[in-house]
Amino acid sequence: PFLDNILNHETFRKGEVTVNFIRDTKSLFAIRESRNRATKLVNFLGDVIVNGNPDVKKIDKTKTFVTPTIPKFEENALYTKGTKDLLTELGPEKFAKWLKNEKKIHFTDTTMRDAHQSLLATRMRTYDMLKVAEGFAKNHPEVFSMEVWGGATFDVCLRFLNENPWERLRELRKAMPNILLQMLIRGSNGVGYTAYPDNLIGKFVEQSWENGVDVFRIFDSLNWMKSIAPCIEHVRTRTGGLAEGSLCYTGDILDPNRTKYTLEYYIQLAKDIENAGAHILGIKDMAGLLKPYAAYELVSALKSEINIPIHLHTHDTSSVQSATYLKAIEAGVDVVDVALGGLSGLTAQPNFNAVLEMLKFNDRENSIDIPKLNEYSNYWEAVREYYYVFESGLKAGTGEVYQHEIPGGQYSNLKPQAQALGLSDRFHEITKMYGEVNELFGDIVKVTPSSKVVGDMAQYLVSNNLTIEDVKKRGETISFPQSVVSLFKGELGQPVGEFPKDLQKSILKDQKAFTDRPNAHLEPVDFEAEFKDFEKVFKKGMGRALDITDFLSYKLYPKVFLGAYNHHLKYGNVMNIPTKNFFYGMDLEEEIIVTLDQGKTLLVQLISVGDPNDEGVVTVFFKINGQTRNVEIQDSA
Ligand code: 3PY
Ligand code: ZN
Repeated sequence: PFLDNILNHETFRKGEVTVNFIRDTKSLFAIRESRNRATKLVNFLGDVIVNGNPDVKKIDKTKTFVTPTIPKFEENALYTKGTKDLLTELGPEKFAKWLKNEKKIHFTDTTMRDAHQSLLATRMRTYDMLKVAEGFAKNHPEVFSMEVWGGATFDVCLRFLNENPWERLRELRKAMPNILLQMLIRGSNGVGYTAYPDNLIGKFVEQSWENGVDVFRIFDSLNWMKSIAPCIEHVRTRTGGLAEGSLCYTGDILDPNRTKYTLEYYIQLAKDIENAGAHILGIKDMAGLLKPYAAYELVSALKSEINIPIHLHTHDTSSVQSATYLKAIEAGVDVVDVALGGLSGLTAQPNFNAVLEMLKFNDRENSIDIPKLNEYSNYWEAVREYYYVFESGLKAGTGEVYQHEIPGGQYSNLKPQAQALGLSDRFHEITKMYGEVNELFGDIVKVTPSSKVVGDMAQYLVSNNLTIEDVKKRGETISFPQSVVSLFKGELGQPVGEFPKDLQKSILKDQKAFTDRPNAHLEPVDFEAEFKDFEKVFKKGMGRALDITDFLSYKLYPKVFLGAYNHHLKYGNVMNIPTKNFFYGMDLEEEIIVTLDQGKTLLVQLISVGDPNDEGVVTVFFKINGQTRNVEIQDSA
C-alpha cells in the first residue's frame, strides 16, 4: 500500500517528484500507520481467540447474547440546554443557589460509574457507554448530572480494560455537552488507595475539570476534614466546577445506643464542609445504612442548619433504600443518585425508572420521559449480559448490611475475593468478622480506602483461624496485613475519636504513628523535571504525543500505567473493540466493525483458527476489509 500511495499520488503521476517528496508527504505514511494499527488489532483479537482474555476467568460456553437496542434519538438535533449550560451561565455559586431554590427533585444517573462499580466489578467499557451517551443527553436533558468518572473506574480502566480513563472522560464530554459530568474523588487519596502529595491532587483536579468533570464529589474515608478541605479548595481555585463536599454516613442516628455518629456529629461535619467552601453538601451513604426515618431526621436537620443544597447518595444493598429517598425527598433533599433500571438495585443505586414512577403526581415530581428512559434501562439490561463473568452472584437484598456495614462496592467484591482465597464457604463468616473488626478498630467510617483495610483484616483473621480475642490477647505476636499497619500509622489520616491505643501499639510494634496530614510526609511533585523524564521513557509507540494527563496516570498508578502502556504498544487502542469480542474473542465467520483512532473503520472477519504447531504457535486467519490477513499467536495453554 505504501508503494501504491506513491504511485497514485498526483505529484508522482505528474512527474514532479523531488527528493523531499516522500519525506514531506505525510499522507503517504498514513496507510502504513493504519495498516500497522490493523495488525495490532488482529493480534489482540487473535490472542483472545487462542488464549482468552486474561481478565476473564471462567467462560460459560452455552452463554448467548442478544444485541442491545440503542434507543432512537434525533441525530441532527441540537442538544437541549441542560445543567452544564446553566453552570457556564451562572458560575458555581449562583448555580448552587439555583439548585437550592428548585422545587422539583433532581437526579444524578450513576449508571456509568458507581452502578457498574458496585455490580460488575467496575468493568463497564467506554464502548458501551459511547453507544448511548449522545442519545441519552439529547433525550434526557433534564438529568442533573451523570456520574461517569473517578472512584475505582480510573484504576480499572487502566489495569483491566487497558483503556485510557482520560480518553473516556473526553469522549463522554463530547457526547454529553449539555449535562453536568460528575466524578468521585477520595480527598487526599485522589482516585487511589493512599495519600498523594497535595500538588499532585491539585493538578489532578485541574486536569479533571479541563477534560470534562464539572461536579467533584469529595469525601474522606475517615470523614477527616483535613483531607476534605484542601480538595474543596483545589476545586474552588483551579476549576470552574462545583465542589460537593461529602460526609460519609455510618451507624444509625436513630439508635440511642450508638453514640459516636449522632445527628449532632453529622450537623457539625456538614457545617465544617459548608465553611470549607463546598457548593453542595453530599450525603454519601456508601453502605446503604441510612434508613428512611433516619433520612427524614438527617435531611430535615441539615436543611435548617446549612445553606447549600443537599445531594443524597445510597446503595440499595438492603433493598429498602427507595423508601429512604421518599423520606429524604419529603424532608427537602435537592438531588438523589439513581441508576438506570437494568443496572440498579442490590449493591448499586435505587432504580431511576421506578423512583420516577414513585414520585409521579407528587408536587416534587420531575417530569422525565419515563418510556424513553425505560428503553435505556433495557439497553443496559442487554449490555450487562456481556459482563456476566463479573457478576458477584448476589441474588437478593440483605438486612445484615446494618450489622456488618460493608459498602456496596466492596460487598459485591468480597465474594470473588473470598473465592480466590479458597474461603467461598466461609463468606458469611467474613462478613460477620468485618463487623467485629470494625468494632475492634473503634467503629470507624468504612469507605475506600479505610473499608479495604477492615476487609483485609477480616479476611486475614478468618483465613488464619484467628479471633478478635486472639488479637486482643496476643496482638504483639501477630504480624498484621500491611494495610492495617498503614492505617494505624496514620497514613490514611485520623479517625473520628482516636485509634484504640492498646491495639495501635500491638499493630505498630516499634513503628511510630503520626497524627498530622499524611501529605505532610510526602515530597511535592516537580512537574517540569519529572514530566521530561517521563517523556523520555514513554516516548514511542502511542501514535500521539504524551501529555500531562498521561503523566498523572503514571504518577497515580506507576505499575498499572506501565502495564497499560506496554499493552498499547503491542495491541494499539483496544477501546473500540465490541465488548463481546474484547472479552470472548470471535466466532468463526463472525464479522465485526471496529473503528480505529481517526474514525477509520475496519471490517474484520474471522476465517479460521489453526492447530498449534510443534512450537505451540497457532495461525489465525482474518479478513480485513476483504483482504486476508493471518497472525501467529503463541498458545499459552
Ligand atoms: C469509591 O471510593 O470508589 C467509592 O465508590 C466509595 O463508596
Ligand atoms: Zn457509592
